[in-house]
Amino acid sequence: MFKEIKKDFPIFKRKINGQKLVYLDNAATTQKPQIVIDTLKDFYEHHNANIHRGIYRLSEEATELYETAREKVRKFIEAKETEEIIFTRGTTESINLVAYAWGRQNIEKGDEIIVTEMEHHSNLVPWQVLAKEKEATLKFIPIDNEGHLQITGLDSLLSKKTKLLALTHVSNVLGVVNPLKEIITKAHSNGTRVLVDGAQAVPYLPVDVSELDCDFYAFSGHKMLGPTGIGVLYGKKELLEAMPPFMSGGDMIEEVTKERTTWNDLPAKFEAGTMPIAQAVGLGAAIDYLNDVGLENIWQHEQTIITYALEKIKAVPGIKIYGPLEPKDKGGILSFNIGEIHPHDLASIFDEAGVAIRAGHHCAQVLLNRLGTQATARASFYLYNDQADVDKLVEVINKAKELLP
Ligand code: 7TS
Repeated sequence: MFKEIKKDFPIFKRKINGQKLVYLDNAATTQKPQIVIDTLKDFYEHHNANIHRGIYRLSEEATELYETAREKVRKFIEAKETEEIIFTRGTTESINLVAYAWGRQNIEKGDEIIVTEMEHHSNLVPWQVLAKEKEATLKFIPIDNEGHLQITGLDSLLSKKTKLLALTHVSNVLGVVNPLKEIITKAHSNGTRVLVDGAQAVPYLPVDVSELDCDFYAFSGHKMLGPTGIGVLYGKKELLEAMPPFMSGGDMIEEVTKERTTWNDLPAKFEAGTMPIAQAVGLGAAIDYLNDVGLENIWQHEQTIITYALEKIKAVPGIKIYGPLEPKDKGGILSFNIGEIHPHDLASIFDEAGVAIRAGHHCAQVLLNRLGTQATARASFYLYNDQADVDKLVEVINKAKELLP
């Protein structure tokens, strides 16, 4: 099944420097299948109008398509109610929404917020800003040398003052899948709310927010074959209902007078202004595509590729791999350095060979400091990558070693 998948993605017809494109930067963003591109085109060609306002045919169609996309998202992550699905611009906005709307209402002086040492800046900086503003304290769950969270110490980190634990489902640098269920159970028994950054998990792990029982779950459409500019915040209904709006303006109101405004019901209360309508519809098409392939199959594929990649790359002399050396509980993300070669130099050699990888701190400077490095090279795999892509990666690593000894 996976052999044919590249054909669904028009970008793979492109040549880079006369070579076949090998795209290994999926943790940053994924390529788009024809069906997502066609859905966007179809929306603009046939159904484009603003939603929830007009009582004419086009607006009704656009509204219907937008709300159908919301229902697809609900089903995809197994939320109980459609109102619990808020569309945003992406993970960053989803987390900021919670930090501003829930955080400013619930965090007080002296409270504590727990994050982990492996967070993307999106799930760290908003909490740092909130903690500073409210004179609250930020605490970190440490990682061990292989990049696993040291959750045995969680009990001693949790206190009566811990209002929130915010952590990533899968690390964007190490690929580690965190034991969410165990962590959420512990946090809840302490009366602590849990926000999960699912940006790197939803694309290839079957996620069931009801089963996980997390309070908030954030992710981005563009990392799961969907368009840029659309993301999701899942929140438990009772929490979302109790929260004030994040942004205010059109569409999120019930009634406005000169003196006061009452808020619209969920989910509109959190969707101020004209939303990325076509992008939401495109995300719905991406979800249909992922469901057709099957999330379980995608996760298996991811495991096959990372197992193969680890095996091949471990054999390269002088390579330093960050994160677990075994594929268990690891998504398709591989961070590495080769001797003293700067990852940016490495990325340029890769580019010449038509291979797109990432180099830098991956917006996780706290993690990189903990790992004792400023930057790494990172290859991240998705459903259209195959063993030939891994072979090419290793071939170019060996070439780079010759060019930059
Ligand atoms: N959280 C995690 C775990 C991420 O990996 C990213 C983006 C974000 C949040 C932010 O997502 P956004 O869609 O709001 O930008 N990660 C990366 C990356 O690893 N390389 O480029 C972007």
